[in-house]
Amino acid sequence: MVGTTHGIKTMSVAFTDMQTTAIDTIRGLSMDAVQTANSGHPGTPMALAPVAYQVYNHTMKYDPAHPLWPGRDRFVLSCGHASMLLYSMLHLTGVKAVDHDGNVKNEPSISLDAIKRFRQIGSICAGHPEYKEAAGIETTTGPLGQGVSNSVGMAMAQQWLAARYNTSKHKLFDYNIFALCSDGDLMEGISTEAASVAGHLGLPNLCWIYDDNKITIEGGTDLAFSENMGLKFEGLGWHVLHVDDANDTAALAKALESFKACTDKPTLIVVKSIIGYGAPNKQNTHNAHGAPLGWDEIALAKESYGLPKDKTFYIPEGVMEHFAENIGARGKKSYEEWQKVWESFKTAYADKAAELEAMFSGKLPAGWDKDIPVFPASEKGDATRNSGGKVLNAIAKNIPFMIGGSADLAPSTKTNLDFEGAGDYLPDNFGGRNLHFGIREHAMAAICNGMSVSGLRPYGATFFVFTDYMRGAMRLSSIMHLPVIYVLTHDGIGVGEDGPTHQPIEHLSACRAIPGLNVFRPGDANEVAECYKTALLISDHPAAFVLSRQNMPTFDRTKFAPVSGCSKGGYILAGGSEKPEVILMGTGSELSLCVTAYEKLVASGVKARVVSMPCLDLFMIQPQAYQDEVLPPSVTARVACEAGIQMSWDRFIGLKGRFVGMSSYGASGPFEQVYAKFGITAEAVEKAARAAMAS
Ligand SMILES: Cc1ncc(C[n+]2csc(CCOP(=O)(O)OP(=O)(O)O)c2C)c(N)n1
Ligand SMILES: [Mg+2]
Repeated sequence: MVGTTHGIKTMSVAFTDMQTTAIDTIRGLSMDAVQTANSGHPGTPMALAPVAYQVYNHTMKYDPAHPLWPGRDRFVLSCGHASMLLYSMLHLTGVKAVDHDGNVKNEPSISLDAIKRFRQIGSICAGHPEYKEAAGIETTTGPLGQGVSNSVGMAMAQQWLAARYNTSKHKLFDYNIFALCSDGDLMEGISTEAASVAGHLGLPNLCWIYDDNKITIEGGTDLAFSENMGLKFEGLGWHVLHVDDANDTAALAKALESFKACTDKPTLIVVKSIIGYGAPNKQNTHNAHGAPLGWDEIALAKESYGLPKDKTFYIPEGVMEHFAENIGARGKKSYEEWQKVWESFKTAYADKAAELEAMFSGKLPAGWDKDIPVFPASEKGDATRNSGGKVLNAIAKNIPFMIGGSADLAPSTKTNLDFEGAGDYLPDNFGGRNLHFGIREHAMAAICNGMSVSGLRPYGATFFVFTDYMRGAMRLSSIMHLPVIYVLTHDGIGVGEDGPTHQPIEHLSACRAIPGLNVFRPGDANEVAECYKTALLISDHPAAFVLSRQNMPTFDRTKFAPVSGCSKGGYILAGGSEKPEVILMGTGSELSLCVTAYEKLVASGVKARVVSMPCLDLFMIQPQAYQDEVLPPSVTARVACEAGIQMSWDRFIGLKGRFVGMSSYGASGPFEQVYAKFGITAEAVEKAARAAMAS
């Protein structure tokens, strides 16, 4: 490869032979896998092979034999389309598989066979890297911008863990996060939000490596992009370095050393590369981005590297050993040293070690729910954002690794942790538990994902209407099965005076449409408590708490059914003793409207039932018999009431049912008047019930 011009500027090469061979092996595997799948992205793995090589083999503290070791450095491939780069690295470095309980298995995480079946059903080597599918994949990437943003959460988590648990003798948490990103990653707004957070905090353990190849899908970046990235990141408070040639591993090594030496800022290394490097007819063009090169072009590329052109999935002798001698040996030593520190920590600080053990295994510490309050019945009641704040505090107090914050709305979302020792997470206090995300909703959610993959139990809060701004990351919480909690207040037209821009209408249905996201909209203060209990016990799904700005009554549970029914998503609140003529279903602040309507109906001799439905998602996965008990199929007179659109209710109300809710945007005014204007009242529910019974 030395001196090959391929019609473009020659890049200098200063490799030892084995380095060259190892790097070219990564390239060969990537090209062959994409070609065999007849689908994928060959150009970027070919260009960035030396970068991944240098980071893994000569920089990272990572033991391939213990891929879940809490003290490991993390690598995030933010440009997930270059997935073959990661799969090749995990295979060549010999990363071991782990089972569902986190036990290391004596087999490779990514086998050569899996690489041969890249992008096929059932292969671990999916189109884009998927978290937990294979050890070594630290987070799911593909939607550009998310990976780098996750990496900020990972770096924040490391700093938090270090501040809370490291002692002068026990450096348990002392790791770095490396993220490789592309033009698309850095064009996305979310990454600037996240970079701004990282720069403000001055996270010294975070290193982004930017692949400045000047190519995106449509062509050259000059079509749409003319930022001076280095200058931009300097402005964001980062330490910025430049490497002019991705093949220059010595320059990369120097930059990575400079990252390590910098103790007060995150680092961006801008690396110039040539997409599809070595493929004579396709390199440096957008044609190398997202389509197989063709076997003829691959043969030419292999020739230019000095690899045998007639061999596929070829791993030359000595390559695996070369990785074992470097990352393998270095990682083993670091792991063993860490184990000694951990053993000593366990002896010296048994309680803290037990907390960490719970955290490492995704469990909650004993007694986590012991302070959750029971709220007395009250006609006036309270806003669920207020009861939510109390419950959140009661829980967080007993889960030491639960941390979170808001996108500049904590006084409104009531999510500040105010118990002793909570503190603020600030540049000079990384041990604080109240995070200040600033007005950066999308990055907030992605940072929460990054903290979650690091073992913490994070939450992020904002107004419900702004879930639109963070939906991309919320969806990834769900895809990754992360138990992130979203606290979303000001949940409908009850927002009142702020008007339609701040009144969520379609958001309940839009959030329920995210598979695996449990959307809770509790109907009184005790439902808030019960829904939190339910959500915290679900360790493999995110939860959204949709809470009100305005008050709602706290039901008298001696008169109404116990609140424990919340754990099933829906339950009979009133009128459960006999078969009803009509069923009224409600959530949140509209539950009390259903109760008022129910009382009127019952007083007039109608056999009515109120079903509280705080979480439709959980109700839908209950056994059919339970669903039928709550909503008897023969009872077709049904009314649902919710201050949102009808969309998520059709299957529950059926063809003869009625819906009392919204079908347009809201309006600005005192909230009672807004409810009256849109006809969301107890009278409307009663009227709809009578109409449903008559039809
Ligand atoms: C949020 C998001 N938008 C769009 C895409 C589709 N997409 C995948 S790669 C890419 C851009 C490719 O350019 P670049 O990021 O510079 O990657 P390179 O080709 O240089 O590796 C796009 C638009 C995506 N994956 N995520
Ligand atoms: Mg690019």
